[in-house]
Formats: sequence, C-alpha cells, structure tokens
Amino acid sequence: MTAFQPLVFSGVQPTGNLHLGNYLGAIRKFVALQEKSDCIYCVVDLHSITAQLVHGDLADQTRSITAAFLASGIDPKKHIVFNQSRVMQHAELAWVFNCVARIGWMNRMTQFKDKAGKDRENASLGLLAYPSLMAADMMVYRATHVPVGDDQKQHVELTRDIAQKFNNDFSGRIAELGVGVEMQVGEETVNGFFPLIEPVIGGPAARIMSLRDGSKKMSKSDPSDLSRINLTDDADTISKKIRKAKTDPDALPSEMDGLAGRPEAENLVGIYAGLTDMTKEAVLQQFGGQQFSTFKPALADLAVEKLAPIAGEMRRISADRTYVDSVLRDGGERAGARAEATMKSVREIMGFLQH
Ligand code: AQP
Repeated sequence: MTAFQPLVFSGVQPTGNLHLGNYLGAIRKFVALQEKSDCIYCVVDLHSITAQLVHGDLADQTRSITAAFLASGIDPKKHIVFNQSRVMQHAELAWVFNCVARIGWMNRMTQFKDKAGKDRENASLGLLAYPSLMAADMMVYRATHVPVGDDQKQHVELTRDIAQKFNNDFSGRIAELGVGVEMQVGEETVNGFFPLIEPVIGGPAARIMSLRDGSKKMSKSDPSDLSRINLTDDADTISKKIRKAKTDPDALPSEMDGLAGRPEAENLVGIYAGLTDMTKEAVLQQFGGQQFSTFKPALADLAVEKLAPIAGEMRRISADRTYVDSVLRDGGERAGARAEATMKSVREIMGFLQH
C-alpha cells in the first residue's frame, strides 16, 4: 500500500438519551462525512460498562442509539453501523494497546479525572483503560479520520501516540512482513502499520455546555434533565428547557468580544449557530442588542423545527426492532471481516504463534 485509504470511524456510548451536544458535536458530522468517505459508525457498548457495570437496559439503549444514527440520516447499506461487542477484535487490540500505552499517559487523561472524581482508587480499571479501547476501536480498521466533540480531543491525541509507539517498536517486523504504509510524520516519511488519525473537530458546536451551568459540558449522565435537550424531547419540553436555561440579565452583544465571561450566553449562541450552520459572529449580527426574552423563543422554535423530524423518525425506526437488530447484525459481520484482517497482521507483527 502506498497510502492509507481514507476511512472515517466514530462511536457513541449507549449510556442514556442522546442530547443536542452529541447531535451537534458528533452525529451531524457523521452524516456530512458519509457523502465523501467510507464510514464506520459504532455503538460502543463495551465502553458503557466502564462507569456502570450493570445496565438493566443495555440492549434497548443500543437499539435507541442505532435508531438515532439512522433517523439522523446515516445510510447503513453504503456504510457500516454496528455495536462494538459483536466484534471482539476491538477488545483484543485494546489488550495489545494496554501493553503499548504507559500508565502515566492514562493518568493524564482529563476525562478519567472528571469521571473518577475524588474516589479514584475505586474507579474501575476499565475506566482508566478506556482511551486504550477507544484507540483500538479506530485502529482495528486503520481509520484515518474521527469526527468527535471537543471533549474527545485528548483521547484522539493519545491514539496517535499509541499508534506511533507501536509503529516504532515494531518497525523491523512491519518492514520485514511488508505490511506498512508510507506516511508523513512532520518532515519525515515513515513506514508504519497504524495511521496517525486526524480528529474532525470544530465549528461553533464542538462543545455544547449544560443549560444549567455554562462551565460544564452537556452530558447524558448529568442528573438534571433540565441541563440538556434530549433528541427525544417533545416541542413543549424543548421550549421549557430553553426558557429555563440559565442566562444573565444583559442583552446579546453584536461582537464576539461581548461574549467574554458570559459562558451561558455564548453557549446559546453556539447552539443557534450549530443548528443553522451559521458562525457565532453571524448569529450576533442578527440578534445583537436583543434581550434573551426575544432570543430564547427564536432558539426554541429553531430547535423544535430541526429536532422534531429526527424524534419522529427515531420513534418510527425504534418500533421496528427486527429491522434495527438486522442492521447491527449485518454491520457487525462486515466490520468483523475488516477487523480480523487487521488483527491477523497484528498477531504476525507481534510474533504470536498462530499455527
Ligand atoms: N456537550 C457536548 N458537546 C459536543 N459534543 C459532545 N459529545 C458529547 N458531549 C458533547 C460528543 O458526542 C460523541 C458521543 O459521546 P459519548 O456518548 O461517546 O461519550 P461522552 O463524550 O462521554 O458523552 P456524554 O453525553 O457526556 O455521555 P456520558 O454522560 O455517558 O459520559 C462524542 O464524539 C463526544 O465528543
């Protein structure tokens, strides 16, 4: 191979209702990227047990995320949609990466610190090793691009570090077996087995914050339902949540500088921009000088207009459980074949006796 084939991979955990942050930060990008690239989208159920081992409704949550992918416009025939636990090569490569990565690298991950909180000793080993499994998710397909929200940036950088260390540690075997691919690393052209994946992050909605606290990201696991807009919320609920969203008493500014130190105001402007594909600057040009009593209803109408069709489609697709399961089964088979091809080379590179 002379260059890695462009391939997009990303995943979402089945840990609760999808919210506007997941949609604007990730799923909308998934949909846009499928027009020009080969894509694999995964419901990462193995990740969901890192923070909470027992889930009464894991299978239904998995179906619900799948329905959200399909309702948002992901095409499971042209691309691959599946749930992670069907393809055990993810876990196999994660074990290899656990041995490539260093404990210090994992200890530096801010998401681990946030999720483990003060009681770190009591967090699962899986939560600490989560980024290693995430790296394996992408590298088991030798993916080149990953659309994610800003909160995942550090994990993507870690994936590049793991890939680079594997490529360096096994450079001799990779060359000997002829399974490497030429790639540019800084000034140098090197031959490696795993690509250095690029994150696809950006735009005004890369990090949507809680509606109750502009310093915390919108999250499925926030105990307050008022903190997020779920993709399944009805029009009244969306309007109520936006009406109750925390703001300040000042009018919206006309320039970005005027949003400094006003995280809640900036968040609502970012949501409006994300939903309309405008920049925050353009939103401020439109609404600068207006009070939240004017802006909030406009935002609520927009959110309802954009999200209601997805919620309706999700309900329709979710009602056909046989169809949803068949999408995951078919996707799992196709993903499994690709993952096994990578793992066959990995086992050979590492020298595991296989015959
Ligand atoms: N607030 C957000 N703004 C923008 N993007 C976001 N994402 C998550 N929250 C925001 C992006 O959504 C994708 C799927 O996320 P995930 O379910 O795999 O895990 P997460 O990042 O841990 O999301 P949550 O909602 O906060 O879930 P819990 O509460 O279970 O941890 C990712 O691309 C993520 O960046």
